[in-house]
Amino acid sequence: MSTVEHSIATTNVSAFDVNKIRGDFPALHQEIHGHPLIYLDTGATAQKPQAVIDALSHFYAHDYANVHRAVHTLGERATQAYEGAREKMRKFIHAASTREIVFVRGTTEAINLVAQSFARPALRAGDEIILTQMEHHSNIVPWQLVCEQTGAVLRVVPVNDDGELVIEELEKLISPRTRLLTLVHLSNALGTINPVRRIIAAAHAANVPVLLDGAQAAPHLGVDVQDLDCDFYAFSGHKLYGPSGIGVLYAKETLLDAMPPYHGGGEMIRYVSFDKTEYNELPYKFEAGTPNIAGAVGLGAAIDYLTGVGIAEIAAYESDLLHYATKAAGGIPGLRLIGTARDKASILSFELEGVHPHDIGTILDRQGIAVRAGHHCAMPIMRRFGVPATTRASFGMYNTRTEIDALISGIQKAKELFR
Ligand code: 7TS
Repeated sequence: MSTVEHSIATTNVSAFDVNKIRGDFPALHQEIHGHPLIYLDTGATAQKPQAVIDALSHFYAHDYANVHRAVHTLGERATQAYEGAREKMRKFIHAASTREIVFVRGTTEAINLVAQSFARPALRAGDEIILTQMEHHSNIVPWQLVCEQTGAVLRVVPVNDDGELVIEELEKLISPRTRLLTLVHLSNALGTINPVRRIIAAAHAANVPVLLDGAQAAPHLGVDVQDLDCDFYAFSGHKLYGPSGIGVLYAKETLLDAMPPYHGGGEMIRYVSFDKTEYNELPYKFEAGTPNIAGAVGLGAAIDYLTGVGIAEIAAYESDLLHYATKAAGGIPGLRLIGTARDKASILSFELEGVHPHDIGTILDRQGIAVRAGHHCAMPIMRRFGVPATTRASFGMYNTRTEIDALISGIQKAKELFR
């Protein structure tokens, strides 16, 4: 049991002060179509606590300058704030060194970086990359691109009727041609938490490196990259209660060292001439150009906020919400949950007989309830379940049981309207 899992098991959910937390999120306190906003779309992006908004505004008002280049005081302050955020991130995901924390735009860019800088130079025609049927498009399309460029092929791990990976099939797919296994830690479409430790151990036994798409897991489960022993971990700041346009690629230092740069430009070099260019040290080799400085500072503030509340406490509280919602949704005739894995978090995806997800989404919006309706950028898993789309309620640390009650009566209303 990891530290986070252990503390989840021993956390007292009733001690979680959700009203205090709600008070920290200004966007939650507004009316939509005459109803109090009920924000159940944290899976798409999380609302921001005042501490993050204040950190951004303070940084722009007092400390803003470009990083790593100026000798003047503002330049030093900005660099300290930016590098301070990197250290907060290192601690948050338990990486061994800040050299392993590359700031990128988000999960999508992190995965593309690995596809182009790690996989592409190594792949030969006929080599294999394993991924799963439940991936977000951002963990499918970059690999399709690299397959087109190299002649490598994708191998896809199937998913059972509960939305769980068929692990025996995954293990069978690992072959001497496998160059990488890439999979989602917590599925955005189904809510499934994948047994990543077992999967990583199986891959490593065959010398296959593993990339985890942690876009959904980082905010809801907590991450310890050394405990997981993953080779790459990709996630986005905006789902972690931080700003958009900033995210992280974690990678083991030995891997990053051996990889060529992804983008060329300023910052990622030590020396440039027309004959020869020497690249900068890690992680700057992968951070060409002026980075999202304020984004990183805001993300640092989000991490302070999350750690202040406690990631294990958040996980336990959200788990209670999900159980409550799952039970209540189960009582609605004609509602079919898409994703009923034993190990789930934060996501309730469903279809309702006779009502299109977009209609449910619109009807709920008229009651102030924000959910996502669509394929959730995961079309292959929608096809696996024989649905074009689902309605998805996704929970954050600021949601309440009362909000879930409103969701359930909203769904019932939608059903009656379409009867
Ligand atoms: N991987 C997963 C599992 C995701 O949930 C998302 C975003 C991404 C990758 C891409 O992250 P980005 O920040 O680079 O865009 N998921 C969603 C969602 O579920 N609804 O909107 C975005």
